[in-house]
Amino acid sequence: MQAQENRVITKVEELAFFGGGSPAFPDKLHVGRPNNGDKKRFLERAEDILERCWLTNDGPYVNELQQRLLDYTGGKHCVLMSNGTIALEIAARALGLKGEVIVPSFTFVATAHALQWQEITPVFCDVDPLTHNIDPYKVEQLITPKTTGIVGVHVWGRPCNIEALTDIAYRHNLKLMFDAAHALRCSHQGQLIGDFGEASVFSFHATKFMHTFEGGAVVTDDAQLASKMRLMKNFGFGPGYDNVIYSGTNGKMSEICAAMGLTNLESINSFIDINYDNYQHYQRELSNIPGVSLISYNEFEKNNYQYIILEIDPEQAGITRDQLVKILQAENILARRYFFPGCHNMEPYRSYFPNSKLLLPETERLTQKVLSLPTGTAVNNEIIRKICQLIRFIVQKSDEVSKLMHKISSSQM
Ligand code: T4K
Repeated sequence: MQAQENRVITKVEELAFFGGGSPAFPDKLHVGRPNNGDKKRFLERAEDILERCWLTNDGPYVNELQQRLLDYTGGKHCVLMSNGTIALEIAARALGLKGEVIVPSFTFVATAHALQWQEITPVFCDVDPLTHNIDPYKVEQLITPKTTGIVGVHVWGRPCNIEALTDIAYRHNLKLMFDAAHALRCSHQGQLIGDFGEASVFSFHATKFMHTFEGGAVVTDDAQLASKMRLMKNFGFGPGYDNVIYSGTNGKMSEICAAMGLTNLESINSFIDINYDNYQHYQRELSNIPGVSLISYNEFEKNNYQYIILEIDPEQAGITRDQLVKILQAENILARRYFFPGCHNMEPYRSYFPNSKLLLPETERLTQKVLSLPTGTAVNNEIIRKICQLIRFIVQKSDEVSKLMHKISSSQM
């Protein structure tokens, strides 16, 4: 993907949004473009699978990936599953969660749906505006006699306040589980993220920096919990034929997905290096733009840098996050408003709890100002430079941009 070579924008009217010319990038730049490892290695593995004629049901590649992943997740046992959402559902069920479970609303909707789907009520908790993670002090205020657990989400791979959550869970006899969908190979106080809580759930969806096409896993130190989940993801089948000993579902990962995972795992260090280089580049190129701040990562811990997250302060930038997203998208930079509008503003939660936003002021603010930019193997320094130049230009000219956008929307009414 190349930026349009000689298109230097000097006037607001030249932006593609205002019909000023062709977009800055000829092809769409997505957030979440998959990083693929060595194609030849993947195809060799695909051939192996066909030769073996063992396509799914705990095949050799699934078992190998399960073992290898532990070096990147932490925890003692890894149970691979068909996707992160099923992994969340199975982990919640295996842990015996019921009644009410406290979760952040500032997360991908799967965190809440995985509970709701099992008729567990997700009780939405506000977040810490600095870390974007669930605020433990507010968790405590939401505990009722019906509460059975807490699901912390390590948003953008940055760890929750694990100590405070562990303490609350212990004092109130609650289960503590983590949605670590963003946090593969991230650490907290030098320990891999899957070493905490009763279980941690990972996602290997195509858009994650290490993918298995679709996939997920639950990691735990508890051998009994792991065996329970192995039964649950395979219809409850025990050893031998026709031996159903548990109520289960189909949450199995197939061999072709595991083959992709093993192949991508061989490139995981290079993916992280690329993400880190991109992150540093964004950091340099976005410095000193009023009202635009790039979230930071703790450099003393392991991170995967798979998300480039900006917060836009409209007072200082002179433009709202949504205006900026519209202009960037017209230039084929498909910036995303994760996690807009917050789970509590999505169905069925919006109808169930129409007043929940009153308890979620930080989440409400955050969902208005956060945006995610493209990174991974699909971008390079030149592309990043171009994206950041555009953002700088838009903020510099925010007065004119806002006026022109306003004029357009008034004329369309
Ligand atoms: N918990 C958390 C905290 C999560 O973030 C997620 C998933 C889960 C749980 C559940 O895990 P999974 O069940 O998904 O394993 C995406 C992903 O679908 C979702 O996996 C992810 N989080 C979430 C943050 O983002 P969308 O709807 O925003 O984007 P999507 O899937 O349409 O893809 C984004 C862009 O990526 C597309 O516009 C184009 C590009 N893309 C996508 C795919 C699938 C490609 O270029 N190639 C592709 O194959 O949800």
